[in-house]
Parts: sequence; C-alpha cells; structure tokens
Amino acid sequence: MKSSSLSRVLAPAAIAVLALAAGMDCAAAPPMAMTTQQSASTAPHKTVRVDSAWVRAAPPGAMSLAGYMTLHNDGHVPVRFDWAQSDVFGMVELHRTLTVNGVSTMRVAGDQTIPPGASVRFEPGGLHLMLMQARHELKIGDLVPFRLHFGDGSTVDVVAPVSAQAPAATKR
Ligand SMILES: [Cu+2]
Repeated sequence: MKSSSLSRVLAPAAIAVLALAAGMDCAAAPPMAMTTQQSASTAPHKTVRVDSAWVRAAPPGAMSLAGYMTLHNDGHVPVRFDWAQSDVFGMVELHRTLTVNGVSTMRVAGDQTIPPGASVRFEPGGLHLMLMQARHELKIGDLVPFRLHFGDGSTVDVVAPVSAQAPAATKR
C-alpha cells in the first residue's frame, strides 16, 4: 500500500508538469527530453517531400537562428506538420513573421496542415523554424540536421545547409 500511496502523490505532480507544458505559449515545442530521441527509429512519412531547406547564417554569438524549407504533400489526404527538432538546438518552434502597424513581429504558428497536392513554404518574412538555444556556433556551409514530426507519428529527416541566402534552386 505504501507504493500505491506514493504513486497517488506523484501522479498529480506529473499532471501539473504536463499542464504547464500544454499551457505554454508555443504548442509546437516538444518537451526538452525529446530532443535526445532523434536517433530513435520512426516510420518515415510516405507522401511528404521536403526541398530548399536552409538555415540563415547569423552573426557570431547568435543564440537564435531561422530555418526555411518547402514541404510538399504528394499524397491524397491532408498532412499535419506538428513540430521539428534538431540536435544542434535546444528548442525549435514553428513561427510566423507578421507585420502589425508597420512593425515586424513574430508569433508561434503552431502546426501546419498541408492539403493534398499542395505545399507549405517556410521562407523569410513568413513561416519559419525558430531555432533557439544553439548548442554551438554555426558558420556558412555547416549542415544542420532536422527531424520533422507529422500528425500520424511519422517523421522526415532533413539536412539544411547554413547559408547567407536561399538556395539558388528555390523557385516558386
Ligand atoms: Cu521566429
């Protein structure tokens, strides 16, 4: 009986932690511990194609960078892009840049649904991956690994080069 009363004491604490995480501004941010699971095997998504991935180079010392890419849904059903992680950053959020009263600001964008046959572009001035808590300095030419997580539990792994500008291959 002692152990069950202990679990009754611990359970509300665990729920409180979950509620705290869920109530955070950014629903897209996973618990920090999940970044250690990047090497765990998950099923790759079958209909999502990613191209034009890049990370914008930032001045030395920058802790936050922005990542861009285009996600294509080649399937016949909508796909929900939930969140992303990278071994190089402590936290990755989906953000959108908005201009409000002439002032550029950004907000947590949350998950993004890609209709069948459509694409979602993460690009400067719009949607971006907000890359926070850089674990080391990044310079032009470095490669940043990402794992993208989708609503059905599948994933897509992407490697994005650090660059001063969008890849030349990027076309509308
Ligand atoms: Cu941002």
